[in-house]
Amino acid sequence: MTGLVTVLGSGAMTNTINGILDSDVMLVIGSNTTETHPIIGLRMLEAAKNGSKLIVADPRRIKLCDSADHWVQQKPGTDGALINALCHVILRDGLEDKKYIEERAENFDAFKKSIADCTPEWAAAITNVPVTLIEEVAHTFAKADKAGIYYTMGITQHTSGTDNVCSLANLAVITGNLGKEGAGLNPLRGQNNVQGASDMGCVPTFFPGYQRCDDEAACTKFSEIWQSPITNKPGLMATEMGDAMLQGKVAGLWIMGENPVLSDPNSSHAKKAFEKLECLVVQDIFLTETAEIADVVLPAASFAEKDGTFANTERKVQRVRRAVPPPGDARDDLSIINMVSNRILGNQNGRYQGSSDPVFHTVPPFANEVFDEITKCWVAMAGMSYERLEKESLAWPCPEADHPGTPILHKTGFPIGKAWLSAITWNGPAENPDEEYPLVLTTGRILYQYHTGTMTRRSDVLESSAPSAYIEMNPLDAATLNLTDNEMVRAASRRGEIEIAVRITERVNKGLVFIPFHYKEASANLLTNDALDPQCKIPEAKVCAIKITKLEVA
Ligand SMILES: Nc1nc2c(c(=O)[nH]1)N[C@H]1C(S)=C(S)[C@@H](COP(=O)(O)OP(=O)(O)OC[C@H]3O[C@@H](n4cnc5c(=O)[nH]c(N)nc54)[C@H](O)[C@@H]3O)O[C@H]1N2
Ligand SMILES: Nc1nc2c(c(=O)[nH]1)N[C@H]1C(S)=C(S)[C@@H](COP(=O)(O)OP(=O)(O)OC[C@H]3O[C@@H](n4cnc5c(=O)[nH]c(N)nc54)[C@H](O)[C@@H]3O)O[C@H]1N2
Ligand SMILES: [Mo]
Repeated sequence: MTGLVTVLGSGAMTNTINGILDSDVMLVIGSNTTETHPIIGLRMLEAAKNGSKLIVADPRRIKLCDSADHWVQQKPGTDGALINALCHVILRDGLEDKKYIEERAENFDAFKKSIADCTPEWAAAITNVPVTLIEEVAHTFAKADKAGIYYTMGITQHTSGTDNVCSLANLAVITGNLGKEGAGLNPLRGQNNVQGASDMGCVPTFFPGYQRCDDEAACTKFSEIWQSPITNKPGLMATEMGDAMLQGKVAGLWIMGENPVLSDPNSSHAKKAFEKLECLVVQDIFLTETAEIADVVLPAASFAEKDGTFANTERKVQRVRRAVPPPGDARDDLSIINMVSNRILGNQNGRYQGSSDPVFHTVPPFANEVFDEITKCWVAMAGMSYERLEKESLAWPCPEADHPGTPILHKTGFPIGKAWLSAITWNGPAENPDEEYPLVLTTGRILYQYHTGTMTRRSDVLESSAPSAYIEMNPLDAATLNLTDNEMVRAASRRGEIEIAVRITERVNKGLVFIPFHYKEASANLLTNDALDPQCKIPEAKVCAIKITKLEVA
């Protein structure tokens, strides 16, 4: 979001999922789409089958590579160099969309100067991608009428994550690929409602609707709506809180729907921070590893047990309706938050009235009242209502009650006027392999498990499909260490160590290993680096240095 707001003025997927079928070229970079967004992956495969060209840029041979016209196998953490070189070739060979740049972009001269030295030869040395392939990909992308970019954590989970996103935005702008069907800049959102969470201001710098909390007018507006004084100081990012807890600057924490004891990079450091808190509250649908060390556990209801809306990756707001009542003492998240805030304010009646639920009498549905409030807070959702959402789903911006919603952003302009082409200097990862820790570890997901496994590992079908942890390793590295397939090894970084089974495969190159981070019995995050991107504070989960040793049989 930080990167996209800088260049375009708004942080979301610009186009639609079905629009993929209209594209001439797809650049999928740092996204294992068929495993992590299977439905979107299917659209890509369908488009490729119908003649769209597919470019995959990923250090691992993911399934999409089988259908790709070009597979760019860059070294992890070198995307910035690769993308700058693509832009360099496009300008060098005069393939940019001059009219679009003229009309829609600013800062072109400074941008052009910044990539003058980013030749394909320069990038080849950094990325390990052949010069001719960089040139071919640049030509394929720039010559297409409609070229779409799809990216996820392979781009963002780096100390250079924000820069990588800005570089991709530069590429989309200079080729005129924003504001039309089958193109765009498309960060595929991870969780079903992560778009909704960021829209609603679950970031410490923004109120709902990306209104900055240090903006005086926004502050006044929200203090009037919420009838309360509001501080204009941004809070801490989640990833900055660990150090603040260890320094005693944060004494209490309320975690809702996250299991950071397993999901935070360098998790033993994170766990120390949680244990130092005076009060840790965890609100979850299961007793997670984080809930186990909490002072208070608040049992929450799952998606099927509550009312509300989700905003999906296409910015489309959709109704979710309660299908079953919550078990035992569990309550929906909104009711829990409302009850606690009423106690804090000493206000028995609360700010939301609620009404009796016609089907399940236990919990009053406030969700519609909160939705009405949202429409007053943010003009982009002002035209939505539960009434309309009963019949249709709507993509923001949808400013009036008769507005059809906006599937494709930036058709006529950008929220900041013109796109800002930013000058980005490539910086490598925070930790590189050396003699002691010679291998690069990258981490991520597999189809059958979801993050820390709280939910998927309770499903027999999913768990039996992928029951145990493993580390992918190239046959050449396995031979050097005299390892056989499935053998247990010790994997260690500067931060911790685990024992894990080796999976020998050519999916990864020599020197690179991959661990899915789903398994607590061999938790990748004991190894990963918690170095942060200085701008958006995302941790570098995609690159760190490790060593592998054979376990001595006793
Ligand atoms: N089955 C399943 N689906 C999920 C999830 C899950 O846990 N399980 N989680 C959801 C969530 S919240 C998210 S955020 C998404 C994430 O979805 P993805 O980002 O697709 O998932 P990852 O496996 O983290 O990483 C994607 C790819 O990045 C590549 N990669 C590693 N290092 C680099 C690099 O330096 N550069 C580039 N270009 N690529 C690199 C990896 O090889 C991998 O193929 O998935 C969502 N979907
Ligand atoms: N090494 C490494 N680490 C990573 C990543 C990586 O690629 N590599 N990816 C990072 C990314 S992109 C993400 S998104 C995080 C994910 O990290 P987490 O969000 O910590 O992982 P989950 O296991 O999805 O935890 C979600 C929790 O929410 C609970 N839950 C589900 N529904 C509800 C509900 O309705 N209400 C409440 N209150 N709780 C609910 C679940 O039981 C679960 O415990 O991991 C990050 N960590
Ligand atoms: Mo995510």
